[in-house]
Amino acid sequence: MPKAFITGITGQDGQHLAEFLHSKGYQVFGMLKGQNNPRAIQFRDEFPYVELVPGDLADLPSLVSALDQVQPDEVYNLGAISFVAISFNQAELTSNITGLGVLRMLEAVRMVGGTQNNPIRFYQASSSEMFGQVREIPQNELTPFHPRSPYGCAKVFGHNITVNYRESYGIYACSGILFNHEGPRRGLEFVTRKITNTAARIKLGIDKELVMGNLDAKRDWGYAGDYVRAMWLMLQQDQPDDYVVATGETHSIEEFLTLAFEEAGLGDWRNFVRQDPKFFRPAEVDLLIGDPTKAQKKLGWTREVDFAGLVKMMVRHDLESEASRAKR
Ligand code: GDR
Repeated sequence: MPKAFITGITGQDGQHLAEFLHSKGYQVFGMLKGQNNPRAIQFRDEFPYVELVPGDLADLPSLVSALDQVQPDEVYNLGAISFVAISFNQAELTSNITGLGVLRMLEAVRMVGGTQNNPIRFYQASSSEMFGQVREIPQNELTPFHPRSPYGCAKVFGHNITVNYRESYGIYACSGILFNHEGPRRGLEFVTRKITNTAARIKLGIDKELVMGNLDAKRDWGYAGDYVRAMWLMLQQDQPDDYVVATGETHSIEEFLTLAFEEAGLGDWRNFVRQDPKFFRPAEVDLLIGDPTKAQKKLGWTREVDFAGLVKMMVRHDLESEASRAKR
C-alpha cells in the first residue's frame, strides 16, 4: 500500500486529495499543527481513514520526525497561509510559512530520503499568484513571475527552491502552478464561496446584503476536485517537472455574481451587493488565464467541471447546508 503524507490536510485541497488518494488505495497521513487544533475534531469525523501526525511548517525537527515516522512514498506540500488579503498584514508570517516552509519540507525530504529504489517524491503547491501583474496572456510554465502580494512573493520562493532542490540534489520534486480552484469546501473568506454562501443566506432570509471589494478582477476558476488529480499525476511520471493547471478560460467577478444570484433564484445581483474599500487590496492581480496544454499533453489531465457547473454546484450546496443549519 503506497503511503502519502499531506500538509494542509484540513484545507480544501487536503480534503479532496485525501479522498482521492484513499480511493486509489493509498494509506493517507495528514500533518496537523498546534495543540488542540479546532479543525481536528470535525476532520477526524469526516476522514476517519486519515492518520494525523503532529508537525509544523515553521519547525524543521517536527517535519523530519513526521517523515521519519511515516516513511511516505509521496509528500504533498499543500500547507500555507493561503489568503492573499491577509498576507499584506502578516507578511513576515506568510513568508515564513508559505515560503520558508517549503524549504524546510524539502530539507526534511532530503534528510529522510526514502529508500534508494524508492526515494520520496515531492509535490509543491505553487500558485498562479506568482504571475501577478501578468507579462503575457495566457500564462504558461515559462511566463516570468511578477508577484503582487507577500503571498505571491512567498510562493515564488517556494517554486524556485523546489526547482533548485530538484536540480541540486536530484530530488523528484514537482511544482504544480495551480490557478484558482474552488468548490463547496472552499473557505468562506475566498471570493467564490463568499458569494455563493451569502447568496444562499440572502435567499433564506438570514442575510440582507453582500459586501465586496474589487469587482473588476478576472480569474481562471476551476473545480478543486479536478485539480488534485493533476497533483497526483505529476508524481507518477518518469521525470519530475513543473506544470500549469488551469481551465484556459477567464471570468470576471461580475460574471460569477450573475450566475450565482440567478442560480439562487435572486435575480439581479446589483440589488444585493455593496462595495467597501476594506475589501480592496493594496495591489491587485487584475487578470489571470492559464494555458494547461502541457498538463493535458504530458499528464493526460483534463477537467470535468466547467465554470457554470462550478457555480451551480457551490450555490446548490450552500442553499442546502445553510437551510439545514437554520433548522438546527
Ligand atoms: P485569490 O482568491 O486572491 O485569487 O487567491 P480570492 O478568492 O481571495 O480573490 C479573488 C479576487 O476577488 C477579489 N475580491 C474579493 N476577494 C475576497 N476574498 N473577498 C472579497 O470580498 C472580494 N471582493 C473582490 C480579490 O480582490 C481578487 O481579485 C486564491 C487563493 O486560494 C490563493 O491561495 C491561490 O494561490 C490562488 O487563488 C490561485
